[in-house]
Amino acid sequence: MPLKIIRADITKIEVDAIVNAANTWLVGGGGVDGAIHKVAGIGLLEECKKIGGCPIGEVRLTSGYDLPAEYVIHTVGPVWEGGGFREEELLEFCYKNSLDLALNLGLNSIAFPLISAGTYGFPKERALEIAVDMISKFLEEHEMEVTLVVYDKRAYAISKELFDSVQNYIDENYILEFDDDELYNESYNQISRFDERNIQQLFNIDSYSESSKEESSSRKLEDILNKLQETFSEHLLNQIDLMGKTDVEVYKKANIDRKLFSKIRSDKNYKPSKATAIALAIGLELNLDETKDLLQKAGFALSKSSKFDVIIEYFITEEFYNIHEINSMLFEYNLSLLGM
Ligand code: AR6
Repeated sequence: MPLKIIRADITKIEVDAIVNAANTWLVGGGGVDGAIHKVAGIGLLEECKKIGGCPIGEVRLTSGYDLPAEYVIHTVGPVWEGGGFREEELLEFCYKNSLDLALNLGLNSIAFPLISAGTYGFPKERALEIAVDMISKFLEEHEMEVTLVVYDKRAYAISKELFDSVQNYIDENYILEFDDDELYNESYNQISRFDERNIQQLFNIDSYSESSKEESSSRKLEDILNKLQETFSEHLLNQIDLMGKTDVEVYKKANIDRKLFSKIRSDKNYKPSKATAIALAIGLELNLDETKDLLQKAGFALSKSSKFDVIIEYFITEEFYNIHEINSMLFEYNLSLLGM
């Protein structure tokens, strides 16, 4: 998954580089900075002292010492002073410069804390938006595994307005009737029965058709049968062509990495997970019916008794296809994220 949001302690993450929310003197401190120095050991502080400091928005590189990460990219976020002192722009620089440095070093993976969202008092909702925005912009152009690490529940906040609309939608649409497994089986059975009925009807129509219509009816039947037999992968690739999109555009917007997409492309019987199938529907910007069709090809359905499904339905109905923001919302509800 090119951008992953997880709740964890960044000092425990095995990636090529972790980013430290440091101060301009690079002498260690509290928060994530303190935690990183504590695990890395004295060698990190000595190397930082030699570097001598780092201006706000810039980055400095050190080794990871006793951390599982090979490198630490130190950046200094702005202190929030009301928003009139270029705080947002400076915070954007922190993400951009860290990612550019990782790219120049040829790194494959990097993990960020929410810079400035603790001691430096940046409004959490905005700090998160800037992080997601800068990382997703970078991922539109480059390949990297980026993890946004959220440490505590209160550190993470999504827009209250968006959260309230999603919550209202859930209140109006979520049905607590079956457990998810039961419902999926039920929906799956319904789908199979629906297909069978359709085929049956088609055969009946055909048997009563006049001879002049026979040829076109049987072609129609053949088309429909072909469509019904189309696999997930075939259906997906057809949709991409039909909509005039490119593979890369779709897998990037789906938060799916290139390798997984090539697997789907080269294996016509590929069986995706439900999260991957939905991610691709979002990447393709399908409407609700088209999403249901695509999911059906992989044996899935959207159910009103799954909060995850209802949230997805909300975003699709609203034609809101930013997968990273959808993931922010799923994360808020402790649900699994889209992509792979
Ligand atoms: N792993 C991941 N995230 C963490 C961890 C951790 N182990 N610990 C804290 N966070 P902060 P800032 C989160 O205060 O606002 C230091 O003293 C935390 O919940 O660490 O940029 C420096 O020396 C919050 O969401 O950094 C500077 O003086 C986020 O990390 C100053 O604080 C950032 O909080 C920098 O302040």
